[in-house]
Amino acid sequence: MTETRRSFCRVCHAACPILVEVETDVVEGGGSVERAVSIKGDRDDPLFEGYSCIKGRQIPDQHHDPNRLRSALRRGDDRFEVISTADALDGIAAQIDAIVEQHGPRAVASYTGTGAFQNAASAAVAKAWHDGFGSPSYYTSVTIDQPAHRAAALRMGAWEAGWDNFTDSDVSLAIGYNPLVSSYGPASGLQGTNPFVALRRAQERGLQMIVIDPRRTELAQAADLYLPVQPGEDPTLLAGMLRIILDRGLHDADFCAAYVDHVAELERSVAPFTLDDVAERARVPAADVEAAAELFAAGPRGAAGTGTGPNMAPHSLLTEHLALSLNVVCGRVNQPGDRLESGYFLYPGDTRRAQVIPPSNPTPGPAHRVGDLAGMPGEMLTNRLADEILTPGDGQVRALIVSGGNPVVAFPDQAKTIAAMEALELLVVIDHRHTATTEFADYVFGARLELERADVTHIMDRRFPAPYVNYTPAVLHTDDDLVAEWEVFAGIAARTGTPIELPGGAITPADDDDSVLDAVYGNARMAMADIRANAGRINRDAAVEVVPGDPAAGRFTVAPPDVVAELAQVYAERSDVEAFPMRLVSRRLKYALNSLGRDLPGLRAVATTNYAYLHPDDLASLGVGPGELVRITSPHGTLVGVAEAADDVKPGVVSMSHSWGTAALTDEDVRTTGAPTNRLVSTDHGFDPVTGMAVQSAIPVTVTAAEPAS
Ligand SMILES: Nc1nc2c(c(=O)[nH]1)N[C@H]1C(S)=C(S)[C@@H](COP(=O)(O)OP(=O)(O)OC[C@H]3O[C@@H](n4cnc5c(=O)[nH]c(N)nc54)[C@H](O)[C@@H]3O)O[C@H]1N2
Ligand SMILES: Nc1nc2c(c(=O)[nH]1)N[C@H]1C(S)=C(S)[C@@H](COP(=O)(O)OP(=O)(O)OC[C@H]3O[C@@H](n4cnc5c(=O)[nH]c(N)nc54)[C@H](O)[C@@H]3O)O[C@H]1N2
Ligand code: SF4
Ligand SMILES: [Mo]
Repeated sequence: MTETRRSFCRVCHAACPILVEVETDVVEGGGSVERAVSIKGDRDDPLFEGYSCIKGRQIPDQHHDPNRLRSALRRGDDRFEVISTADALDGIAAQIDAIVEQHGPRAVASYTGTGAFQNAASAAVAKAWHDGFGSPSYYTSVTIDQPAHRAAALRMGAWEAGWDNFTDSDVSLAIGYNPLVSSYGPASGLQGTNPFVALRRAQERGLQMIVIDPRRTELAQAADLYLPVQPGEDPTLLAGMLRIILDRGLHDADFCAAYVDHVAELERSVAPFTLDDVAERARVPAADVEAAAELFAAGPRGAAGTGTGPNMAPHSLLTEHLALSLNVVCGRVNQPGDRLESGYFLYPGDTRRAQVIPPSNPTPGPAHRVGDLAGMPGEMLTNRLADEILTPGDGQVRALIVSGGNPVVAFPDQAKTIAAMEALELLVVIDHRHTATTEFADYVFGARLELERADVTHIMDRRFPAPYVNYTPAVLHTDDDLVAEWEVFAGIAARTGTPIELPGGAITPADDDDSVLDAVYGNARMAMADIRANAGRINRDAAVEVVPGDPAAGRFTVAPPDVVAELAQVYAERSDVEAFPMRLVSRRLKYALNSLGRDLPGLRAVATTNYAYLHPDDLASLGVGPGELVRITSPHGTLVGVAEAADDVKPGVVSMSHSWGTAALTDEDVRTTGAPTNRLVSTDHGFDPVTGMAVQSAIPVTVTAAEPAS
């Protein structure tokens, strides 16, 4: 028997609504087994209109992969043995109790990765578990992704009612993101919600799209103005644009007078960034820098936003600060009478005030023991986790739960990360498959995948370009001994007597996905019961209203002393490190989600490696042909990649995706496993002074032929 069930995809956060064809077979001796057989985008969905991507369509293969984990595992003498989830939880809870007893709560850490973020309950439950026994060692992929968004908003202040909505923007400035592939954009940028159609419609109604990216991406190809910035020179370019805007009085002087401090100081700080100098350093035509500044300033509505590119390049927080300063000085904020375009249904409050949330300390957390850094609100810095594990002394991390993540290929400095995984007394991984990280685990829990659990669209709740929300029950039944992430934390907590308190009350292992969602979103402005009833609908009447605010509530600060100092440092820097003249930049691939993808036949068929994309002229001068191997070396490490010619890549740049490869520190199998670019990344040099973000893009490298010319 086959039946079509409605759900939404959670391979990535974009949450495309899907129709799942499920086949039910009666098995001998009674009972039945369910199988997902196909996935289609849901054409009836009012927002996505049937959009889905190649990764989402592999969900049946992902769920029914013969290599998928079907139970919990414990490391035996030299290999894993199958054990029950309950026994695994007993063993882990006993070990955690002993570690906390002897070394205190900070010794127990968890890391929530991309896989767990696709489940609306995971991060909140993990965080509440840490709070329950007073452990600050809560880490997530956010701090090796784009921590600058939050840190900059804290440091400079934020507008409670948000930046201008994308849906009625006249101009959009996209700095280093590419939602046509990543399905991800910053607040007020283009999102992955049916992105090709959404962009076309926006441009048809007059949107001017400006893109700053060293690769002529899919988004850049559609842009009205494209600036192929030299990687790492975004601060220079943005300072130059701010200079033009302030110099020529193109900013919103009334808004600045009412809400912004230190505009004159900002103007002085960007004054040295003259047009010709900026054009030379950023390697873009001066006329285009000028045109970008003028087009953005003309607005009248629309915001600048950054993605992972500049957030991983040097001076990441400064870059974010300058991008947001463009919005601030041009007054690109929602005003009374406007409505927020996203629903914010999972957050408290039906209104937002038109006022500034005053600046505050972006890193009020406990001090890290290495690197003169401190935690962000509610979480520690992932770039420091390996050091917290490897550095002896009070507070040393001895146990780590990896929830839907793959540190060995995703964290900066692969060799150090592996040493840290080996040094742990206890490593627990929750994943549906074996990875480079499970190789080091003491216990592995088999994860329930998306079709097997109830969920709500939590990441997109503040990104959807309409007040839309989706909910799904579990649409595929499984009898295997699998868990959702929250069950691991609730299971340990029940055994150690740790409370897990959430806005809607405490949870226990007796809960189910739905009651946990009710608890996590217990203070949401739309009750979970109404969210279930409104699943897959646009609910314009329920949009958040912007109401008048209090001008005395606070003021943005666009030129705090550390920004002024860092701008002077950038001005003095000449980034041409002659010994490493090329720049390796990060990118997303359609056929992979970070380390996920190459184990699925439909994606393997597209490619089995993360190509090193180079401009054809660079390949020619290296004497390397497409498909041949190149050696890429940074001041920190080296790898071998498979070269591919790409004329969308700026000359002098290598564009390569991250989180490929294995735990092997060499690349004999690069053609079938890829290579991890994070072997090139240092956690000790060049990291952001506030967020600790490592230089994971715009990495200085040399590239040479790795094999004799054919
Ligand atoms: N298909 C697919 N989708 C994904 C993912 C995936 O792996 N595959 N990963 C998911 C995750 S975890 C995230 S965080 C999001 C990220 O979403 P995005 O931020 O949109 O990620 P990218 O598509 O890599 O876009 C980053 C862009 O920055 C550019 N760039 C690199 N360095 C620099 C620089 O120094 N300056 C500037 N201006 N640009 C630079 C790159 O060329 C690239 O086009 O995507 C998510 N979606
Ligand atoms: N140089 C460089 N480094 C980077 C980046 C870059 O662009 N350049 N990108 C950074 C970014 S943005 C990120 S987010 C990190 C990614 O870092 P991670 O999130 O640590 O890496 P992923 O490979 O996404 O790991 C996700 C894991 O979750 C598993 N998974 C999938 N679905 C589920 C599920 O339902 N439940 C559970 N429990 N597990 C599941 C997958 O099998 C996979 O092993 O890497 C960062 N590192
Ligand atoms: S963009 Fe692709 S992977 Fe992401 S939710 Fe949609 S179908 Fe799934
Ligand atoms: Mo990410």
